[in-house]
Amino acid sequence: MARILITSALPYINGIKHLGNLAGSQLPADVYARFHRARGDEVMLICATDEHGTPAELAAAAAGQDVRAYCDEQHALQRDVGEKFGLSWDWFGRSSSPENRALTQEFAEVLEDHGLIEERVDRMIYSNADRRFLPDRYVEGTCPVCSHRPARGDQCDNCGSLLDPIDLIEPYSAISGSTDLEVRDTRHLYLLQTKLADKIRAWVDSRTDFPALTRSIALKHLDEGLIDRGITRDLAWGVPVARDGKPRPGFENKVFYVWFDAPIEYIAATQEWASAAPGRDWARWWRGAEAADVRYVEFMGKDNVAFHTVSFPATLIGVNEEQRADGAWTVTKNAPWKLVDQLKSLNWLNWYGGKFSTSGKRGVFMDAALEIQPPDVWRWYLTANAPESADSAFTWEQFQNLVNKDLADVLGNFVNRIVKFAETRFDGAVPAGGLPGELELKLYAELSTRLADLTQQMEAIEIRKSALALRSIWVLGNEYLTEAAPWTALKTDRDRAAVIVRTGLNLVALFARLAGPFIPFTAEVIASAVGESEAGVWPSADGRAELNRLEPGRPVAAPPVLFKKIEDADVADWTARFGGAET
Ligand code: B3M
Ligand code: ZN
Repeated sequence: MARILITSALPYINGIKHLGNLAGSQLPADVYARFHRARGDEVMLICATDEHGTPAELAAAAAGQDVRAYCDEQHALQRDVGEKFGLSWDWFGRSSSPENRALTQEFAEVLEDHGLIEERVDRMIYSNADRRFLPDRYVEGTCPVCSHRPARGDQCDNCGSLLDPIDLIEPYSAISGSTDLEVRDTRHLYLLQTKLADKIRAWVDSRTDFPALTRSIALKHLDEGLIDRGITRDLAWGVPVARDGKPRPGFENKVFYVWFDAPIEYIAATQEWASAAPGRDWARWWRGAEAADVRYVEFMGKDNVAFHTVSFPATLIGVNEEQRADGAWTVTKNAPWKLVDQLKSLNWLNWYGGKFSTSGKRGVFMDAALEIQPPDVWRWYLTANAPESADSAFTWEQFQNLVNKDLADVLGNFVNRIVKFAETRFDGAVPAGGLPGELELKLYAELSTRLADLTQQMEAIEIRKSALALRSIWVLGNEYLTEAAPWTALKTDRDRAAVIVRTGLNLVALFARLAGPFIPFTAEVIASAVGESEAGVWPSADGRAELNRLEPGRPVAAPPVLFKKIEDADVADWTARFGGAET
């Protein structure tokens, strides 16, 4: 039994996320977690809301709410909608938790003790109209790299460049729109990433099994050259800059930068999980020798990769290790904190030709999605179209086509057809009698190959290929049933029909187990149709064994229609409601 720690990028607190966000990190993380649980591995699936920084302050202000109250409300909403989608977190935490505050402050202390943090006077944009500094997203303007406008002060959404607000061309305040801005001096803490650059590169080089997308982004940032990074901001909302429990002089009105504390929340959320019930040990997932056998896998969209291959590792390496006077590095006590073993990064799911946009309200958001279709329908579409090798585009037509074909025709129809047949012709039980024939032997062999392929794709975290492999197994079952035609066999040879129906019912049970990570709600319904108690167990690659599991005599009962077909009228409705091709 392996131990797998899984995190997905922490969704910003500023409102319910769109489907692109779900497809790009949270859903693949959940599918992977469910797969490992089904294999009997011990899994810790962690997520949280990312509650600090300018996105939170700006959204709370726009909602006319106090920022803490806003975060309380939005956290509950995001947790609720995530649960409705079947996201099976072991813990869904909050980066504003006391645990994260303490750990973030502790990490900063250790980094400073290791000579990796220093105070610097910084030049920051100050707004005369707003009478305050404007860090990060409080400034917008034209991207100096690609000329996109508006680009945000921290990052350009168009080209992905990480930006400094003072680099923006023709900047203006995101609060008031004022262009009456000036650059003023202000003190900030800097993390000396330049001192860590060689260590980080060596670590990235050692992660030879990082996928190509992850590696290329990490290397691009390293090749551009690391700079020392400001890790505090002139903001009121966030982790206070304190040392030894006391506010740091000169930093009373400052907090840590959101990107400094957010990844630390992966660990702090596990501490929150441990605080929530007796007997839970977070440290065995994260720290020292007891976590050495844990495999840590992160999921995120490509825009977050630089922060997770460079910035967060810089924090952890800097805490874990200390440079001696002679230049050599030594590992400190209580270290090492676990660094990521595998970083699964995804491209973007686009909305037709363009981007989903939270601020621009383009596309379908998680809550609205569930108003029109059940969670499994979305889960299937979003995994079968996971934006892995490239960006992929959502269209209603493709959604309709995929759902009707894969779920209604191929899976739903198979289950209903064979279980109903067993109900009406074999007294609603798994039939006894008969011996497998040529068709079954052929099926066993082909199934074994496809099971091995599916398992291998799942292990490799190839979400889309896994969904394709799963569908190919459903198709195989359908082809078998059509060819074996139990309804014809029954007229002349009841034993032969019994073999086919028994095989078909075993396929139903197998489909449920394989579908569990992808469409967990439906998988449960399918499993109970054939009285499965081991629904959550991932099958072996032995086709023969997997199709001879259900004991004859076991009662079966057809479920209600599993998937309703999507009609053209639905597509027309939804296009009118949510938009479609570029509006
Ligand atoms: N909240 C950005 C995002 O949602 C950010 C991720 C934090 S991961 C530690 O894309
Ligand atoms: Zn740009």
